[in-house]
Amino acid sequence: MNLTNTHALVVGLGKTGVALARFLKKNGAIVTATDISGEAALEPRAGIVRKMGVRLELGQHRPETFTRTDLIVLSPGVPHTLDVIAAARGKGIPVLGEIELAGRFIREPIVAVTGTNGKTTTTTLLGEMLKQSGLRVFVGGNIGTPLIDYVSQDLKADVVVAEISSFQLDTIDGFKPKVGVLLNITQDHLDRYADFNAYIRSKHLIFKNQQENDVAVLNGADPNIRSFSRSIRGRRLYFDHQKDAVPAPAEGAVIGRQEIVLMTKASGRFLLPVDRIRLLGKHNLENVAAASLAALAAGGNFAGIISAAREFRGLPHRLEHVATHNKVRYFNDSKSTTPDSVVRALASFTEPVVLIMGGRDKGSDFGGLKDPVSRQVKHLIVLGEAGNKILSVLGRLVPTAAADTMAAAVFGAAQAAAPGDVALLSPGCASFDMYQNYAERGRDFSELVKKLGASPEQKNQGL
Ligand code: UMA
Repeated sequence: MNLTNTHALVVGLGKTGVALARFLKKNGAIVTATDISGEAALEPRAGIVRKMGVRLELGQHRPETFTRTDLIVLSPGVPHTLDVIAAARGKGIPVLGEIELAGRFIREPIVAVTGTNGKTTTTTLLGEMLKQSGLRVFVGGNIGTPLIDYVSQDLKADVVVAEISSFQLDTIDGFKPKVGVLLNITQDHLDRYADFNAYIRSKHLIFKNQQENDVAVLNGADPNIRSFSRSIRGRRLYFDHQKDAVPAPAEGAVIGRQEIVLMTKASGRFLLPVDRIRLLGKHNLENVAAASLAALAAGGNFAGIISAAREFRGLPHRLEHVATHNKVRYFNDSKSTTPDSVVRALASFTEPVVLIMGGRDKGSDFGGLKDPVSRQVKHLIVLGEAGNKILSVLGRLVPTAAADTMAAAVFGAAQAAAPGDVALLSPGCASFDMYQNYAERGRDFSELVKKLGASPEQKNQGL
């Protein structure tokens, strides 16, 4: 793909937009970047790309800018269904996503991980497994470093590991991972997709261009994956929990009580002891199984896989143990932005849980939480824009309270919890009603929790 003197329009000036502008300029394109936000909201990024010699059109998307260019490249947060984009497509102007563009320039095998929950944990662990197997690895994508940076920076890895979101998959055309991982599909982003089926179809695009010599790592227990998997051309490796009377498959991973059994034709059979894995919860064993199968398929070895699985302590804001006060353990699971991730978090504990939930609703159905909340939650505290919606679904099941601030929620949790309980922030909603992102929300929670153990004066400042 020759970009010299191509008029390229970058849509969205977040992290991806800046990376795209840098790549396109470096390759000789004449670049314009447009963003619906105004200049003030886009600093320092607007200044950075202007210095690169990029023309800026901020505060609006002018239709004529989209139809008077040779190429349009979208950031993942920009819906590919916008009218201005449809009009450009109608005129035959190519519209690519950042992942598609990067994929056209990456020569190394790509291992791509998608799924509603567990993407970042699995991607990070997989990267570690491959590194500890002695390979040079680049880890990027939705995890935070745009994939196009790998190309711009002329990096040389043996394997490129990419976390890929459904938004990124929506705009692929020829993107083909050598190994694709689909962890699970539950309701998410229903504010952007027409319905759940449209979201499921988007997730399956990860396998769209795979051929027989590629590998698909799949959750064998997920009906939204099983029912679509027959059309996958790559070799299918399933991971699943052990079921009585079901013989182990010739290839794949079986998660038992004591060990995860991994089997591939090329590498044979080996066991990963479960008691050596530090991550909490059944869902994390699935992430470990998926990462191990993908690592084997991408050239990793047992020694590297086992040592990375043993050392990995998990990521911040994902069932992260923050502190213990008065024998109550406090966990920050701020990354939980779907009801299903709250279900998974609750399933990781056997203790009674004081649960803090809420934030910005993504069109989610909280009905699936009725059973686990009735069973395990002793007190529910709701927060943020979705608070009333959550209360209307779950409010009659357990004692509840609404909090206006995170400080009030943490204070309420401390009051409601007894020694031996778990106090858990697992919002099941986006953070944008009160915070810049989930990480800021998680930090706020963690700092407030740490103050619970501080002196009364310090407490008064924070709570
Ligand atoms: N914008 C427009 N027009 C629109 C909509 C948005 O111009 O119609 C502009 C916004 O004003 C904003 C810019 O687009 O200035 C933001 O672009 P972006 O949302 O693509 O943000 P980036 O900073 O480029 O981050 C993106 C991913 N964000 C999203 O998919 C929403 C990051 O994933 C990813 O880490 C990064 O690229 C690098 O690949 C974040 C995420 O929340 C973590 N992902 C979702 C998830 O995990 O659930 C999918």
